[in-house]
Amino acid sequence: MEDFTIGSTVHVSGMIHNVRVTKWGGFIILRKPRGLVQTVVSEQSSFVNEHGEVISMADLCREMAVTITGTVHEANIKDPAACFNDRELAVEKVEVLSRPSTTEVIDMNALKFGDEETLLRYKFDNRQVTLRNPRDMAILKVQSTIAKAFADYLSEHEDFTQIFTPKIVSEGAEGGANVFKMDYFGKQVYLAQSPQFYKQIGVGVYERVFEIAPAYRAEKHATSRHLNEYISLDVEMGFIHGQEDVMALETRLLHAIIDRVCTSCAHELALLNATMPALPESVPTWRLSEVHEILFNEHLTEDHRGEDDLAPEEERAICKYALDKFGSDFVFVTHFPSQHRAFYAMDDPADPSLTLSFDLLMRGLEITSGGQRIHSEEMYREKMIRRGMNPDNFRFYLDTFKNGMPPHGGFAIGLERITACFLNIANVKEASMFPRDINRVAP
Ligand code: AMO
Repeated sequence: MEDFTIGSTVHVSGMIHNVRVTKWGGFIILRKPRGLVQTVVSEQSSFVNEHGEVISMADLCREMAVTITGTVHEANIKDPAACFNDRELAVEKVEVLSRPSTTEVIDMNALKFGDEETLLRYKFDNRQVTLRNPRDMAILKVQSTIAKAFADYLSEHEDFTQIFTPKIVSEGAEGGANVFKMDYFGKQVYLAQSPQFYKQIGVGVYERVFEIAPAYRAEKHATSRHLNEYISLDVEMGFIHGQEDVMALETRLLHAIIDRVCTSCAHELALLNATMPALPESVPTWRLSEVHEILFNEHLTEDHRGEDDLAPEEERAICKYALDKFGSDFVFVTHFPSQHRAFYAMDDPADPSLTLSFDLLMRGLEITSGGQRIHSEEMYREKMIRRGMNPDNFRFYLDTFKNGMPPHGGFAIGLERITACFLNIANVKEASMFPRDINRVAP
């Protein structure tokens, strides 16, 4: 933004976020990408419209695009959405560049509803405009910073190559019923549930790859943690010695992301009243069976021993336990049962009923799944047949292994989930620019 040195004269272009007329003049609050700028109108201020004609302050309204010329003064501004708390602009001239075509612009400041659900519905129904609310702008700014930190860290510090893979696919990679079917010139195809096959193929080419792209899940249930389209931060790396290498990479990556968000988004974190998560050098790591045991022995949950997955109450309880005992907002859970994981997961040679796979939980929510993958064509064929899958439907994928692949593994982080967890936002939809859920495909 412009140099806002006290005493200097500046020209600032932006949208009018608010106008407050007082007896002596008033305030025009200008919206910029990183917050609001307070400008003070006095008798010396002048106003012109799009045609250069003189107008008055009363002719200004919210969401006009304007250029304001003024002098920077010291101030004491309490609004946490303000770009600067210690300075404001004394207005010399306001030039209107364009104006909304209605006088009843959607009010994104006065989102006062009785209950959270009505508020969210209103926000999402009018998302194209309510996104201009400083709080929503801050959430998505943090999200954009997370995505950039992810890409920068992997490419600059870990030698990864960014790839771009198709989202129209011939087979779902993750199995299950939550795949969107689509007609493709008379043939049934699918929207990619994840880039799993293609990122593994990428390892055969570049050894280490990542992708930032949408993933599609036909989840029929409306929950605060599921979207039907979400952004997946995918990582896949070759020549690993075990899933521990993958978990160590994710830990380093998360440190880099947290550092970047802290340094680049201090304003947004303050506005959202968010505290960044505690991430120790070594993240508490337990097998799934150990988590059931710990929680049962500590009387933190019902008895879930012997179950194939974590119950949501266990996800919350083990995160609280890790924070209280180890000062960590993150927990790795490993060794999920084979029948509960996708077919590409490497079974544990020590106990083939388990997989060398993990989830990363943060503040009570799963933000990542990952693990070591099978790298032998034979093993894939056997596992597919055991599961009643037809290997012929996966020819191109199996051909990759037939033609040689290193031991490899990877993980995926849901961008909306990690953003919501960082910011303590209860519903992941608020961390999506235009959320898609079972009832919503517009705006
Ligand atoms: P999984 O299916 O667990 O694993 O997804 C990985 C991560 O993606 C996010 N996620 C979602 N976010 C919002 N809405 C959804 N419906 C949704 N589904 C998943 C979560 C989750 O942890 N191929 C594997 C990853 C891997 O092993 O590399 C996969 O897709 O944060």
